[in-house]
Amino acid sequence: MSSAYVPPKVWRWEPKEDNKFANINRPTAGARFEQELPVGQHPLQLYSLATPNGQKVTILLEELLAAGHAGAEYDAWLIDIGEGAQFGSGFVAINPNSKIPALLDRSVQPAIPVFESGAILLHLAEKFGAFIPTAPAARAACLSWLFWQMGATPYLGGGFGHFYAYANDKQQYPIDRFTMEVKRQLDLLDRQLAEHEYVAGSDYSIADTAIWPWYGALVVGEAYNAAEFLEAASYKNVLRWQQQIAARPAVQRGRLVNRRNGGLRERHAASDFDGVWPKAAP
Ligand SMILES: N[C@@H](CCC(=O)N[C@@H](CS)C(=O)NCC(=O)O)C(=O)O
Repeated sequence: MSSAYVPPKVWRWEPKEDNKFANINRPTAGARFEQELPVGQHPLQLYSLATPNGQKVTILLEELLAAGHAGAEYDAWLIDIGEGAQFGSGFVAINPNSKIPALLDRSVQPAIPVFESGAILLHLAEKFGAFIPTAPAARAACLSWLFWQMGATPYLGGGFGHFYAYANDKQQYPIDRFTMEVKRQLDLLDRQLAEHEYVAGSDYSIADTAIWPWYGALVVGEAYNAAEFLEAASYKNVLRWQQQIAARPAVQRGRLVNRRNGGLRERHAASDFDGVWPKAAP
């Protein structure tokens, strides 16, 4: 049955408290207040939070450091999106889209701002020549899956997650629509991972870095508490890959960065993990 809502001729914003993002969502972009960002001593300054999109970048930075790329040393500052910190003028100057993660690459002058997690992964992978294949076919596969994640996941987060987990009013129409799509995405990944050890082939790449924090978390019930609803246990190859990547020490470190609780609020040196991990790692 369709709902009784009839859209007016022109939509008008009516602020209301109908879900957990009600206080921060507005129909306009741009800075809402003046606020400078802190800057640390390392070449890379990251402004982020340990959501799946944020974890992608801290995981890659930890992977780069573990692979011996000392130039990947970074300061990670916590941007509390629940408090609206993404609308401060300093953050908006790096990311006019006001969403974490945002990176300022100060290894060059003038410094390079990068936003959108996929663009940040690509910037870092190309900068260090790591976790992205150079052979044309393998590179194309890696980029295809990286961009697949960027295009596909809004159906998981903004679609399925919003209506299944966050909306106060559970409606069957949007839940059916986005569950169908998310299960199709999981089946796609499952088939790909039946044929390949990693998403884009035989080596760990930024495609895995991008996809794992979302779909890995989903199949073990860490995202939206939906593993049973989605029958996640049936996606056996995704579960195998989830565990394989979860065992990587750099992944375990990266996931701990910029957590409000249970990890590091900020990260400025490898020693910041002392006493925090592996105790706090899953
Ligand atoms: N496509 C963007 C999505 C980033 C995104 O949605 N970030 C969320 C947290 S996971 C955010 O900052 N939300 C705050 C807001 O929408 O105001 C990316 O991959 O970087």
